[in-house]
Amino acid sequence: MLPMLSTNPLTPVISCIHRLRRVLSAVALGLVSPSLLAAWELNMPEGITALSRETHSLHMLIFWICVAIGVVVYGVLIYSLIAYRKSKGAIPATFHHNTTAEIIWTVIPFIILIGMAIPSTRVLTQIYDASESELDIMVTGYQWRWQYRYLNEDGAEVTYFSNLATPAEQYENFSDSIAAEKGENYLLEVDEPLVIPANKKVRFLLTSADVIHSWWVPDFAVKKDAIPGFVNESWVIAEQTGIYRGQCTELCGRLHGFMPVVVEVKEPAEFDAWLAEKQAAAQRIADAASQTFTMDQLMEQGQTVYNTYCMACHQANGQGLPPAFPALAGSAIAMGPIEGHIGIVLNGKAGTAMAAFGAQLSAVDLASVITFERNAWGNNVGDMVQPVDIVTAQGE
Ligand code: HEC
Ligand SMILES: [Cu+2]
Repeated sequence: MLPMLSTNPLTPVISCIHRLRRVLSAVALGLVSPSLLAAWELNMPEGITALSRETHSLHMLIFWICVAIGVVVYGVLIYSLIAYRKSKGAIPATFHHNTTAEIIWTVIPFIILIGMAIPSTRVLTQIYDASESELDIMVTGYQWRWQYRYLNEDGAEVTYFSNLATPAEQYENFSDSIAAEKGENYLLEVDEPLVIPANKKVRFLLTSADVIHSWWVPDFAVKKDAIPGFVNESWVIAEQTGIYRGQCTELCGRLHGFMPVVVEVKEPAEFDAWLAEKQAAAQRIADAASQTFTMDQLMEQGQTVYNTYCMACHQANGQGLPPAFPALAGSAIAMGPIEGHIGIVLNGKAGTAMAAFGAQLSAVDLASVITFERNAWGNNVGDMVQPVDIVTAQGE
């Protein structure tokens, strides 16, 4: 016998009704609560750039043209259905060809299309004109974070990753219970935002290191695909300082919803100070590659790097998620010869989810995370990897 039948067959129906009631009461709440109403905002934002406002007006223009067409077409349709219904004795016409009608229904749509094409082309040509920028930034999509690199600057190169900053407790709600309340910028916050100067033309060069991503900031009206092997262009002149948030808008794998875009627009003078500070920090990191660190220093930094870049697959306790993601605790590679361990972290493993971190992390971070893996979770190999070992391995 089917064991299912021994329970009340109505249980699924009843639980369905309960769910429906919950949804309905949530909707009713939404109708009165202003914060929920704000989340119901349907239209695109006007944004903070001349181009975003133009994009918005174009969108509204096309929208109202479509509304007008819809009203006319459905008006005629509904009127005909009612006025010429069979019960009123309507008799269908029998003609087959009407040149006048055919010319009208060709010419009118043609005029409408031309009327739409002219303003669209005007805005599109502006969107594509990324020339004469004052600052160029390379934006590279990774599963699942963004990397920003400031180009055409003198001095040490400024490049960094922008990682999701929302704590895992806020989104790992596997049961009905919520581990932590969702914050205000839930899944729209990062550890380090992209920083750009206000009122200057900033050009973005977009590409990807793995799959197709898409970089989107609604308030800039910038939405551009980041495609491996291609470099796409986009640009912005932000007119207001502040923080603007967006998302990756191309389905790019499991954590697609976890790679937000955050841009901070600063006054040009503040931006210059920020960039100078970043350059100094980049210089310090470059200098650190020739320094020697203690075990404690490496372990502390290694844990931070591990939690940001490795934990998603290999897990906080180093146990991984076999068979997809191997355990590092007790792993023959993590406890084996140093060269092999450095090798897999620098170069990854082709055809698996293990990426090459050699170009993503600094020598200090790589040395730290490898040292950490060799001495965490009971691995206790006892040896250390110094930045110079990484630089040497990368030179080979
Ligand atoms: C997207 C998932 C993912 C992330 C993130 C990831 N790894 Fe891996 N890692 C893998 C997979 C899959 C393998 C197994 C590759 C294979 O088939 O040999 C692996 C293997 C390894 C191994 C060899 C372990 C063994 O016993 O085979 C080491 C060491 C390692 N990773 C270190 C790291 C470090 C360090 C980081 C962070 C800087 C990291 N991984 C981030 C997926 C990941
Ligand atoms: Cu993405």
